[in-house]
Amino acid sequence: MDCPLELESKIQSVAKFTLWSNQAFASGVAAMLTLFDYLPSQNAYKVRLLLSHLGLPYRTELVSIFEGEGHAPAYLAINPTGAVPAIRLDDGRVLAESNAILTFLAHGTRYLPADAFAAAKVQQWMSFEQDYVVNIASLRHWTTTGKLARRPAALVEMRRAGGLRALQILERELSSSSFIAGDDYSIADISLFAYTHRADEAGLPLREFPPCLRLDRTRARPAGLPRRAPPLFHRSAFQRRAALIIVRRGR
Ligand SMILES: N[C@@H](CCC(=O)N[C@@H](CS)C(=O)NCC(=O)O)C(=O)O
Repeated sequence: MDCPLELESKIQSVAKFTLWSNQAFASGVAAMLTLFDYLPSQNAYKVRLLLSHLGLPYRTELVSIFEGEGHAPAYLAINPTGAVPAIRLDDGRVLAESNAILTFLAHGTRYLPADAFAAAKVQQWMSFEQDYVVNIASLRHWTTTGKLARRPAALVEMRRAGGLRALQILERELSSSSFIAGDDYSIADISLFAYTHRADEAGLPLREFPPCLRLDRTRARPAGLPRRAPPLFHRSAFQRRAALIIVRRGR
């Protein structure tokens, strides 16, 4: 539900761009995976990061979630919750929920173990992400959008305690291992990295939990992938990008 919104005034431009790009894509660009995205969304960032690792080509359709675009019937048919991210496959099937998308895309790759128990361990930590790290996401959203002061103090404190608890648990786990769910980097690390590495923006002292910084494997990222979600762009910048099919390379 929560997502930072640094540049609210730009959203309308994004909505127009989205419509424009939908039309462009509808008019004959070759079929490929579509990511329904909103650039400041760290849930969507998880998917961008994995697509980048996999070198999978995809195209982006921006959903202006704070302008109600997520709740338009056309988008609700893609994701019943109205949230980003979601993907549409070449054959028209759609999938939502960031961690479900990671699981699907990582199937058969080095980012999701084939062994049933090891794969379930990855799911264990992705469930933890949804249950515990979500506190960091909410706090960050309220902080970066100026909503914090309007939230009941008890609720803010509950989120803060929950966020700190998430960091403490991760700190304990990562102090004895390089990766959260086994011996290798997996989609669990990607999922957890998305919001924990922005914990400072939630007012949480990330630097006091050094093992959590180990989740950052993006230093070995392919050229061109931003470590952080990009800010929203002016419409002109979007238009220049609109017909671009984004091809990510590397692992
Ligand atoms: N559990 C979902 C959460 C998705 C979510 O909350 N997305 C935010 C952006 S970060 C959103 O689209 N919020 C607008 C809304 O829910 O209407 C996931 O992991 O994908």
